[in-house]
Amino acid sequence: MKRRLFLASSIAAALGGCAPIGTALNDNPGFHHLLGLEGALDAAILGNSAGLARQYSIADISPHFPIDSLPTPTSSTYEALLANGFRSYALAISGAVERPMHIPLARLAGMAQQSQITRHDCVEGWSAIGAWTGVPLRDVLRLATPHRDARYVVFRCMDRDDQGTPYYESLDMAQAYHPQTLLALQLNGRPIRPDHGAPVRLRVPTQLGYKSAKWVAEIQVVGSFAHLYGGKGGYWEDQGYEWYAGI
Ligand SMILES: Nc1nc2c(c(=O)[nH]1)N[C@H]1C(S)=C(S)[C@@H](COP(=O)(O)O)O[C@H]1N2
Ligand SMILES: [Mo]
Repeated sequence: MKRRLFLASSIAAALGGCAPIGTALNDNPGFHHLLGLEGALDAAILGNSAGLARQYSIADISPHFPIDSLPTPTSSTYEALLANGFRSYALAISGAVERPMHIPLARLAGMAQQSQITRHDCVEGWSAIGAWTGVPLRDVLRLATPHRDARYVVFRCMDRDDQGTPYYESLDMAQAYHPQTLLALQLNGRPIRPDHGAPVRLRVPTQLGYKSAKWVAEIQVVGSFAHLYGGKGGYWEDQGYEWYAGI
């Protein structure tokens, strides 16, 4: 734990000095259309996260993408999902939304897909570039329509540590509606493998790796995360990591 915390702060500091911003995309006139900013989120996004994570080319894709997380879930629920090829999976959307819902995997796969070749930076000291394909989180949020006063989106995952504590994460609304924040279904052109977070994982290329929650079961829109688990908004945050993990 001490080692992780040390690495977290030193690497976050090192990365902070050389944040890759997608200038090429920013210069593209189509970019502003792509952003599709809306409502009160415009100001938030333009105010503090106008930067896009750098996009790489196919030649840059890492031949090996490490596995570095709590173990792949072994619950009977996950085993049952795995056994039928995730056909019975449905992403739950709950909390401060107009329309709570369950979105079956097939429906997610049928929505407009975005692909991005981006770099994942883990605070443990490794990075890997992968091609991720999935549904922009904001498109899924729009289906459920968060209440106007909603502030955070919490991701509840299917894995647990050896104390039985589940992994979870959270983003604020600007991060959740960021155009590159993805509910990923594929890595490098194939369905995400179980050990990389199948069937649906979050991909947040503008933030450190621990934000990219694997094995997402439920998305919960909230006004505050103070009442959840350790109250700091994420599994690692509860153990001392910074909640804001922008790179
Ligand atoms: N559910 C869940 N998501 C998680 C984690 C985890 O332990 N559980 N670890 C995080 C961390 S610290 C990293 S670096 C990445 C690792 O993803 P990978 O194993 O697919 O490389 O997942 C992130 N998402
Ligand atoms: Mo990590």
